[in-house]
Amino acid sequence: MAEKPVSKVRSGQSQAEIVEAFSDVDEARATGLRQILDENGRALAAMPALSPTDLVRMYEGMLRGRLLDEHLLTMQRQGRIGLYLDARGQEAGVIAAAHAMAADDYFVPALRESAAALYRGLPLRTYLAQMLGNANDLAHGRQMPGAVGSRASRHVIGSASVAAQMPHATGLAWAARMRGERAVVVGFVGDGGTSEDDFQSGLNFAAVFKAPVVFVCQNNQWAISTPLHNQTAARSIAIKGLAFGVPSFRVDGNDVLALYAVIKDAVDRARTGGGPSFVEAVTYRMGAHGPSDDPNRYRDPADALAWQDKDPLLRFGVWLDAQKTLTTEAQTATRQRIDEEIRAAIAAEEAAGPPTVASLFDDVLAEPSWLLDEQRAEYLRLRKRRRS
Ligand SMILES: Cc1ncc(C[n+]2csc(CCOP(=O)(O)OP(=O)(O)O)c2C)c(N)n1
Repeated sequence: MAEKPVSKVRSGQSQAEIVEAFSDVDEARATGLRQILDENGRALAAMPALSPTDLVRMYEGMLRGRLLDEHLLTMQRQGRIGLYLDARGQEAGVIAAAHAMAADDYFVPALRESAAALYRGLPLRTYLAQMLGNANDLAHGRQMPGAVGSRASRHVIGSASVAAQMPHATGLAWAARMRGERAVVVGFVGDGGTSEDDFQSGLNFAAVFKAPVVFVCQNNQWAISTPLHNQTAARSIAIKGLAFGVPSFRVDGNDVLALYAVIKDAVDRARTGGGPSFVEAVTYRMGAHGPSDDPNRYRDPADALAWQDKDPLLRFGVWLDAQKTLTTEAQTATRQRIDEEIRAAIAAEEAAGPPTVASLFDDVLAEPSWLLDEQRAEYLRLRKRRRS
């Protein structure tokens, strides 16, 4: 019996497409640095289409993230919440992506993108209930601290496994396309994550199957104590995307307008069948990796100081003031209003107290089960006996 041909694709066909993907223009986009606002908040290039209302909303979204970080870091130190990883300095990428997305799109965060959930509709009180793991928390405090999620806002609960977001984002995007939805997925990864196998798998599968996904790498220069130069010998992180045949862009990660312009284009391209894109946001982790980390042991303090001048909030604020879209005085009033909002929400959620012990048995199975009912009753009986 004659053997069936395994493929109907002519050999050499895909190679031609790969060669095309490596044009000089593509390479320049993946190794240059796209900016709209310079470090002093001066405009260098054409503005993306954003109304004054959009701009103010984006500024508020970034500021809310910053203020929440400050409160929650203090609360972590005081033992009022568990693990907390902050995003100070990285707010531009988070809010640019959130603003570029439609309500039905999915956000797949890495470790520091919780502010996007708030921006896309998660109420502050619900967010804080999750952070505290209190009685109002839908997950009854069982979720890893700091990993917020929202089904309604399509914000996927963060995975602690570095770069797992890449195949998760690709899978979600591919599934959405198979279901005939118009949804696009935006997935985040850190510079450390780009050395993981999941990074390759996620990018490759998305590229081959043209999944509607946009990957954003927050290149904050450090993966705990590993500096970027020990992470990769590539000319940039974005250039890695070209090897997979994915349009890739290196952008100033502290310039919310440049990030928005690039991510919005990428989201539109994905939605209209153009497949995935990869965006490297060049930024800086202003704080420690996490509560058990002391960056002064491995990082030159002068470096951190130099990056303070590139603060994404400061830069955006200077430009907004110059445009009279949001004056410095209005920015101060906004800060005060949001801070009060946060303080009131924290007080209300702390007052809710921890989940009941009996809730340990809730939601374990979709349907009520006599076995769980028995276990709950037995557990409560033993607790009572130990206490009496
Ligand atoms: C697969 C895996 N390996 C190692 C870790 C431990 N770990 C947690 S965060 C982290 C560094 C991540 O760096 P990066 O991806 O650059 O993200 P950043 O923390 O800078 O936001 C490491 C190694 C992990 N969580 N998962």
